[in-house]
Amino acid sequence: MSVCMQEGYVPFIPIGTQTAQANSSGKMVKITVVKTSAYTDQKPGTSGLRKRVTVFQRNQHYAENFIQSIISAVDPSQRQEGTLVVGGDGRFFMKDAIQLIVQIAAANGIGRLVIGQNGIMSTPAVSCVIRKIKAIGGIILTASHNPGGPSGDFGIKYNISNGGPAPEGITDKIFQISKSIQEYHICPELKVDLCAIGKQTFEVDTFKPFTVEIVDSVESYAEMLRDIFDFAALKELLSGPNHISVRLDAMHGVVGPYVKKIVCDELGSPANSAVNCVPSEDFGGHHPDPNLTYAADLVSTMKGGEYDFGAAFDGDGDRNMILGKHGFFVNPSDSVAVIGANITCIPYFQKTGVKGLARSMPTSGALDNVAKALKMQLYETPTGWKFFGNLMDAGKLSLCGEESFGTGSDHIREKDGLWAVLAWLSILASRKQSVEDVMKEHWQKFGRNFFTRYDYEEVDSDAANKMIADLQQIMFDKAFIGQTFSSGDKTYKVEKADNFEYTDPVDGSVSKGQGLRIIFSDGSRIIFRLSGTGSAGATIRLYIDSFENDPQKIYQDPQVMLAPLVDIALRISQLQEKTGRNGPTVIT
Ligand code: VG1
Ligand code: CO
Repeated sequence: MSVCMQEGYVPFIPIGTQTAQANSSGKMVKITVVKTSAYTDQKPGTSGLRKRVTVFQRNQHYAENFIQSIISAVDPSQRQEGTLVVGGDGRFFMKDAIQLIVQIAAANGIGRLVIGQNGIMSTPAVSCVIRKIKAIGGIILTASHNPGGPSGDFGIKYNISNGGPAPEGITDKIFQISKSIQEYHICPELKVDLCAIGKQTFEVDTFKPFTVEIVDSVESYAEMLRDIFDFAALKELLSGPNHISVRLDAMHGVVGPYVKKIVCDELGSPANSAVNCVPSEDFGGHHPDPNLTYAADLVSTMKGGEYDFGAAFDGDGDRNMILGKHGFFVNPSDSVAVIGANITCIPYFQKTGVKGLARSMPTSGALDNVAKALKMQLYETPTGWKFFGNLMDAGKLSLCGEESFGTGSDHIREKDGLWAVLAWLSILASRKQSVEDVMKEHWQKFGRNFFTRYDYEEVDSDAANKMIADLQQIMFDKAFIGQTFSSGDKTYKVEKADNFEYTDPVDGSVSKGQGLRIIFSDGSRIIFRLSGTGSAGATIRLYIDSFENDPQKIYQDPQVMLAPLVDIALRISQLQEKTGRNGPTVIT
């Protein structure tokens, strides 16, 4: 990427360039203090602050306020010697936001920023770089799987020094600051060139020289993967005499350059095995969400039977969807379980051992079955990757996943789409089986958790909140426990009903209200929760999980198997009546 793609870039002559030393006699960059009014809605959700681009653009100082709030949450004693990593998924407004981060960071005495070239860096790569260079944290510009472009979404997320999303204690602090902010500090004339790899140094007021370092977006991350996997075996699988063919769809998100460099250039997969690999500001007008609905192109290509393995990623490269030949779908809850059961195929875990497994609460119990069989500790956390970080830092967790196409390990503190793909390829290389055969053997051995998720997107917020409140009232009535519900030839008896609450086993912090659970006596679960990543209206998620180990039934269609539980869930919640929605927008 040697071409500078920055538009409207006005060069400001930095006092030092790549080789020059910081020069204290160089031109000073002025700090301006700008008066501002606080907003009340800058509460970070499941993963950062996500709003429509127009909210960031049209509301005066909206982005500045939030960036200042993040930096104000960094202890002043850490700032001068500290480094922040900055990168994003290439979406519309990212470059504007990065310039603001540079200007506000400089004015608040942050010592150094490390930024991906042209601002590009996937979420897992940011996590990797934070850890590698021992940064105090990072700021990721992404709204992940949400659509982009001028009428799409934008997002800003803060990660801490372990490389993971800031825990609730810190996001609460940022939110508090944002609600009372009166001014922000900024160096308005400081502009950096995001294209040129190397260091740029500036003199800012009485602070030590401020350094901005533009780095290759892929290199550190690629280097990490080379240490985790057996690249020779993967190369043999992808380009040896008996190679398989793969189709990887980057969905115009940030993962394109990573796939090209690692899977095509290094592992030898032909160039046409990777598609939609140029990050675009609006993801080609698509929804960069790797599921059966939004990655429909990949699904139909895979159905053609030309490829043995397929995968898609989300906008910021932390999610993955795995498909086998003819479009055989691997449910993400099963995906992490398969990786767990075959974990020794990955050299990294041979070195580190397996410390424990974890899944988010709505994720199916498939991983629990593996943990039980292999006598490993299993943790159940609330939705969102931030809860895994503490367990990993405490040496209690090696592999984890979420039903929402998130899979990862303690190599970093974010979920990692390309890592999950290489994990699956490592399993295929070692077992010499197809995706479908690996999955089917897994079900034979461990039984199968049938799982589905229904998403009702952009529902009227009041209607959604009322539905949840009413449901909670029904569930918390004493008479609810022990009640039976029937649909078709199935009958289920309620054993437990609660709003999931999590006590972090490491720091004892408690997270309440993490999702309504109805658990039946056979272990089947119905879960309702409201999404924390949407930007308009409310998204209701309904999750159904039910275990089956009758060999006659494990290959059935999940939608058929789970139809009675879906029917019961809709009856108890009155979701359709209360929201006016006859069906979900997405079914997984
Ligand atoms: C969703 C998923 C959750 C995931 C989160 C961030 O959250 O359900 O499992 O961790 O997105 O993923 P919610 O609150 O909308 O259900 V990413 O790739 O968007 O940062
Ligand atoms: Co994402």
